[in-house]
Amino acid sequence: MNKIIILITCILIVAFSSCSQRATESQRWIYHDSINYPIPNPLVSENGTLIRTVKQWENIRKPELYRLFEQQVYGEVPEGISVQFRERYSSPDYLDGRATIREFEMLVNDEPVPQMHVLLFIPNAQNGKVPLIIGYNWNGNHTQCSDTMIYKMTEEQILRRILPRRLEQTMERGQRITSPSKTIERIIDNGYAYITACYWELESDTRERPGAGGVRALVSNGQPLADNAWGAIAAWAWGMSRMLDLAETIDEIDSTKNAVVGHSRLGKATLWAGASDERIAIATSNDSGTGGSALSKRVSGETVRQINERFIHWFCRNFHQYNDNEETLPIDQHQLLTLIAPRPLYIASGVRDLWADPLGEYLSVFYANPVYELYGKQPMPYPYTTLPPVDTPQIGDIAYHVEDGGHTFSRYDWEQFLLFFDRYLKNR
Ligand code: GTR
Repeated sequence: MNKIIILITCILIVAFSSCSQRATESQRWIYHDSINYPIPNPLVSENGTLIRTVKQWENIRKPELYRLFEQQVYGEVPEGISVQFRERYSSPDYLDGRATIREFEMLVNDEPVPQMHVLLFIPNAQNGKVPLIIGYNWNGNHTQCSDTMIYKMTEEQILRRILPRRLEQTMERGQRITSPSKTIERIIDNGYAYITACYWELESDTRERPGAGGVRALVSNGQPLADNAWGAIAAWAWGMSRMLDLAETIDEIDSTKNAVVGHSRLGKATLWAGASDERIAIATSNDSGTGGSALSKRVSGETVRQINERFIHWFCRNFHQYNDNEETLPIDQHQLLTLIAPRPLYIASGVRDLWADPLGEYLSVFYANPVYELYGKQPMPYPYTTLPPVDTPQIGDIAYHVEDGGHTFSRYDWEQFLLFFDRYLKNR
């Protein structure tokens, strides 16, 4: 009889402890002196469940947060887009034979004009399949590679995608390079393949003519986009996933070992790509600021209104309701980082890049730590809510550094990212 009572008690205890626990009102928010507004606790669900296990996180909280970011910030990618790749050029002799280059046209929804040109560098000296780094370029593939066969957009094509006033600058910066890019050379010599495309070839980056000459207008047949439809950042993130699709078909690459890299607006895109596509193995962002890794509710540096007014095409229209209204946002950017957990993530800032709010970028990492810990991963180790010392990387499975610089993707940033990739992507 006693044994039966003990058994029933045990069953009741197990049943009770597995029941979801409710959070108190104050547990829903994280309060801290260095933030003007409380920010939402990633580990409390909308209906007040305290998230204590990976299972609860993955079944309840993570999908809920993903949906909020998708519907309120970046916008939803339409279903059923068809994509095909066609090789247009290859050469096995790049960098004195150290790399093979291959360039592909990406065709969307059977439209005959390519929507994006994707350039791939593969190291020739390989010992098995190589890992991959995915990153957009700013001025065209021909600025990444000194081979003159690489595709170069015409002035007319450029004008369909960026502002006339950026044309001159783009043409100037977009001169064909005559010697190979040092960064790409370093990537290749480190044993990585590298895949790149010009982000505004895929989706235009113009304020005045949102959607002009981009994949969003093509897919919607020029129809106006809904308030929750994808903004340009979501389109660029989607393009990174398509580059990964292509890499999956390349024999020399182990596409499961990959990392996305991006600076500033492209750092916003890499974070959303990492959150939306679980195949992305490592995400990084440099100086990604507002709408990237910086907390919006701090209202420091660029505000939600400022970014939405200057770049009306970047986010979905729903995000504009938070202009001067950050406190009503149901999420904040630390929760974007939690959507990438448990995969490795590295956020970098520049200490003088106040427009991107380095402290807000750092605090996002700090407040994303508990989700990495829930998975048993190594958190970012710096234990304070003040910026860590400059040029002193804080490396966990979620990592952070603030460099002694401004709004640039420096050699220092690259070096730290490459060391971080080596930890996870190199066969040892
Ligand atoms: C700035 C913008 C930032 C950042 C940056 C960039 O002007 O305010 O949000 O994205 O541009 O992409 O270079």
